[in-house]
Formats: sequence, structure tokens, C-alpha cells
Amino acid sequence: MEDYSHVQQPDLRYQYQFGMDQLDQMSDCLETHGFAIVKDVLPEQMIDSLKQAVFDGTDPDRTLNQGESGTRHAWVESGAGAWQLLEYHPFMTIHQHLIGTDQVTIHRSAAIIRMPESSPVAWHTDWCGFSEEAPKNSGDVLNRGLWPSGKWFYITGSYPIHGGLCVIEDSHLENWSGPEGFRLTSDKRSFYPEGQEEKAYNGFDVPGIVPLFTNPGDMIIFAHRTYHGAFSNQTDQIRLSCAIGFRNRNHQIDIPWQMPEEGQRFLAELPLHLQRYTHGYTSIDTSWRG
Ligand SMILES: O=C(O)CCC(=O)C(=O)O
Repeated sequence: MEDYSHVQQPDLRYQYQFGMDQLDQMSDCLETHGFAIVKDVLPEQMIDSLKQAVFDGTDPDRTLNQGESGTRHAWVESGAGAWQLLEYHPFMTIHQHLIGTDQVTIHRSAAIIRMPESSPVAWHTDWCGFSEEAPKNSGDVLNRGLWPSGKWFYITGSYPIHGGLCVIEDSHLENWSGPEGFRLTSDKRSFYPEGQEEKAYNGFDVPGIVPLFTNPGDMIIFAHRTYHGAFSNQTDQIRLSCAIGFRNRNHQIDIPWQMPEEGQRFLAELPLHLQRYTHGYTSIDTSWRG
């Protein structure tokens, strides 16, 4: 296990944590620094039911072992446990503020379980818009927009020894060329130490790193280009996180895959009053290759 004792909570050189009544400042911070945290979005009882929904959608039979991680793509399709977020006004208010309209559609969603001793997640950007080639996989099709990419709840908290998230300040800027002492990989999706093999870096001794320290009800937001990674989970507590993200529903995406059965079931079963969030819903087929 790596030693994260050197990774401290950053001094608040700039304010990056906001209340629900400061959403304009949240957007300014996101634009300026590439990330922001909204404090106390979720009430206590919702945090507990979301934990259950993350297990139900990601590892219903609880088969994950020590050291493993599990991701459920299109977690919103897993059922009512996830849909409670769509019913929750403060959650939708934040998203509508971020997208700049109430005419939003569900874009992507996911839940992640990271067991004790699970490995770190190497530094990367989710954005695939650097490439001018035809998309090669589902992420490449869906991650080309200019709206925020991360919109996570780390519902067991985010902090370094618990597999928390970290971002690199200013890495959302168009001319960002990697941390000092590092080079961007040729696809620009990650970086590696100068003079070493070109391979996504998973160390945390990186200039500009901002480890995120959040409570279970806080929402972590980052911009489409922001480079991020996650520490290994060195606690004996399972780490849980989930997210549902939106795009402006006028932004149509032509999907090259057939709507998977689970996506079809979701569209049919979602209560009528929530179907305003599924115009142009794409679902995802992670096995699709272009
Ligand atoms: O928290 C994690 O385990 C990783 C999250 C991540 O890499 C992502 O949002 O792309």
C-alpha cells in the first residue's frame, strides 16, 4: 500500500466549497478552477437509501472481494433507488443551473464500489474531444460535450485513504499541457513523468493536485477536461459513489448502438412525470467498438 500521509487537505487558497444558496459562485469556481463542491446536498436518510441503491445496481449479490472495484454504467437504469435523485428538487436545481436550462435529459450515470485495498485510479480526463477520429468506443461517443463531466456523490465520503477523488487545479484549461515534470500522453487523456514510459500515471506526487475532502451528502463537480484520479482505498470501509449527469436535451446524440434491453426497460418503467428527463436518452453499450 502506498503512503498517503503526505497528501494533506489543501489550504483554501481559493474558495471551492459552496452552499445550495451560492450556485452562481459554484459555477464561477467551476469555470475558474475546473472543479467545485456543493455542501450538504443530500439529507441523511437519502444517503442511506442511495448506499443501498449503489449495492443493488452494482453488486446485488455482494460478490466483490477485498481489493476489487465494481462499476455500474447507466446506473439510473437500475431502478427506483436511483430515481429518487430525479425526484429531489435541490439535486435537479443544481443540474439545471450547471446546464443553464430546465430542458435537460439524462446523459450518463454510474455507480462505483471500491472495496478495501482496491487499487488507485490512474490520472485521466473523461473528455474524448481531443480526437478528430471517428469514435472507437461508447465513452468516445458520449464524452465529447462541453458540459461538466463529474457530478459525483461520494456517499461514504471522499478523502485520500478512503479511495477519495483528486483533481488537478487548472487542468480544465484549453492550453493546459500537463503538470510540471510530466508529459501528456499522445491521446492527451493522461500524463506520465518526463523520461519514463508513456503510461497513465497513478502516483499522487503531482504538482497541482487537489485531494478532495467531502462528506457523504456533498456533491463533487468537475469540468469536462479536468484531469482526475482516485487514491487506493486503504480503510476497512467499502467506498461507494454514484452520479447522474444531464445535458441540454436539444443536444441530440446519434448512437451507433442498439438501445440495450435494460435501457428499454428503464424508458418504459420510469414514472410518467420523470419522462421529461429522457428525451433522446442514449443508454450505453460499453461493448460497442467503432
Ligand atoms: O472515484 C473513482 O473511483 C474514479 C472516478 C473517475 O475516474 C471518473 O469519474 O472518471
